[in-house]
Amino acid sequence: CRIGVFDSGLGGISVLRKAITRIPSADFLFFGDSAFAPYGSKPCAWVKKRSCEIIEAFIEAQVDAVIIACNTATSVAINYARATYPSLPLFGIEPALKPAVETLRGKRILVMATPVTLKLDRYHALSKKWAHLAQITPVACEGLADRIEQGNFEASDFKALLQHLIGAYAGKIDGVVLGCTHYPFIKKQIRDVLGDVVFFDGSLGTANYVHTRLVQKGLIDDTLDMFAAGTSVCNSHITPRAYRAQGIQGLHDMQGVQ
Ligand code: DGN
Repeated sequence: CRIGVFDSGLGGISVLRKAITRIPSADFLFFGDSAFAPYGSKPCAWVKKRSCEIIEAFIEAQVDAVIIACNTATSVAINYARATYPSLPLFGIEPALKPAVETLRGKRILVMATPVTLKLDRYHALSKKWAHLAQITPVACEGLADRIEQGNFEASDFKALLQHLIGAYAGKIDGVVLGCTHYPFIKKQIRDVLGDVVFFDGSLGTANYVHTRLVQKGLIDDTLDMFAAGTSVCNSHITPRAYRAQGIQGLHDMQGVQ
């Protein structure tokens, strides 16, 4: 089984990593669209068109399924892309409100995401469903995904941006929903501002869901994955073209990604 994974940039690597662990028997093709990051500042019509271009490239590369590893592109484009490619299993990611409220019932939860993700219907539906179970505060993190693309998280401008976005909540929050796939890379810096918070991100839920659906569709063999997950050879299933050794090394260097 071959799975295409894409994001507006490097954030999707946090999802790719969970997917590789959960479905080690699959081959993954990863596309980080850094040349056009961030998607959040582009018109919705552009994001839809770009997402379809990438999906088409994956289809040409003969993928069996695609994961949109970007909350913003999922919110904007997944319904459109599903209607455009009805026979392609297409998965997205959304802010992990459900696990957050189930774990921190009645407590204070900050939802960090891009302004676009928080503005669209998909998030409003999610919030309507779960917000009564906890004290949920959405924070539109303008410019944060873009700044994460540039790296150097200990620089003073990075700390100032984070302080500006979430400094007002220091010491007042129990959990943080990382509603953008770039944010798992900066857990340490978020804790430096907010204090000792619990994190929730949608990548594990997405990886589990993709695994379940692909087993149901007969596209992956569950027993093979159970075997591979318990061995250290699972990376040998990843095609070199999809995932250069340099990229894997880069992953180990990234802070905060489990
Ligand atoms: N990683 C993307 C997300 O999850 O929303 C960042 C979106 C963007 O490009 N601004």
